[in-house]
Amino acid sequence: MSNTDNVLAGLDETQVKLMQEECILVDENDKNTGSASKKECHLMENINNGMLHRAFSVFLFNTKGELLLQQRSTEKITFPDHFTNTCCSHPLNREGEVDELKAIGVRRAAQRKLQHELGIVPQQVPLEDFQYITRILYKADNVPYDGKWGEHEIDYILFIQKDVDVKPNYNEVKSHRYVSQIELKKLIETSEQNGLLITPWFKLIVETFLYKWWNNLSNLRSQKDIDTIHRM
Ligand code: DMA
Ligand code: MN
Repeated sequence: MSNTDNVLAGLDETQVKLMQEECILVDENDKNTGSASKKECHLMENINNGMLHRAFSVFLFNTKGELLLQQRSTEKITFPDHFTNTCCSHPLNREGEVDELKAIGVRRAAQRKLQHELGIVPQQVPLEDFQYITRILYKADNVPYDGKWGEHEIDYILFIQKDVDVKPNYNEVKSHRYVSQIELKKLIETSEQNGLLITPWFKLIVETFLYKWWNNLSNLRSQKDIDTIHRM
C-alpha cells in the first residue's frame, strides 16, 4: 500500500474532488505521453520520480495596463493563501483540451478556468485574444510550508488585455486586485515583512520575464517564442 493513500483526508471536499481531474503527462519536450490524476501529478513523491505535466498561467491586464492578481483560497490543497498571477491550471486529458495546434487546448482550458475561478464569462475572453508567449519548465516544492505537494510542469504563458467583470469563486480565490508595476514591486519587496506568501512560479516569472513582457503589452508579437521551452 502506498503511504499517500490518506493525503487527502480532512481537506476541502470540493478541492478533493478536483484532484480526480486527468492532467496531461508530457516529456521534457512537451510531447504528450499519457495522463494521470491531478493528485498524482502534484505529489512530491511522484515529482521526485520525474512525473511532469502540462499547465498554463494566465496574466490578464486591464486597458490601464494593470495586472490582475489573485490570492489562492485557504481551501486550495497546493499553495493555499498564496498570492499569484491571474489564473493557473491545467489543460485536461479530454476532447478539445489535448489539441496542440496554436495551443488551442490550453486556450480552451484557460477560458474554462477564468470562468470557474474568477467568474469571467468566455465572451469577455475569446480564445483568439490570448497571446501565447512561450513555455517554461519548472519544478517547485512548498517546503517548509508543506513537504507533500508541489509542481513540475511545462507551463504555457498566456497574456490577455481586456476589461472584464470579476465575480470570484471563493472556494478558489480568497481575494483579487489589480496592480501597477510599481505596486507589484512593492508587494513583493515587502511580502516577507507583511507575512504574504507568493507562489514559486509567479516569483520565478516576475524575476525573469514579466516586466519585459509587460513593457511590450501593445506589441506582444515581438515577445513570442513558442518554439522554446525555457528550463528554469
Ligand atoms: C496549476 O495551478 C498551474 C500552474 C501553472 C501552477 P492551480 O494549482 O491553480 O490549478 P487548479 O486551479 O486547477 O487547482
Ligand atoms: Mn500543476
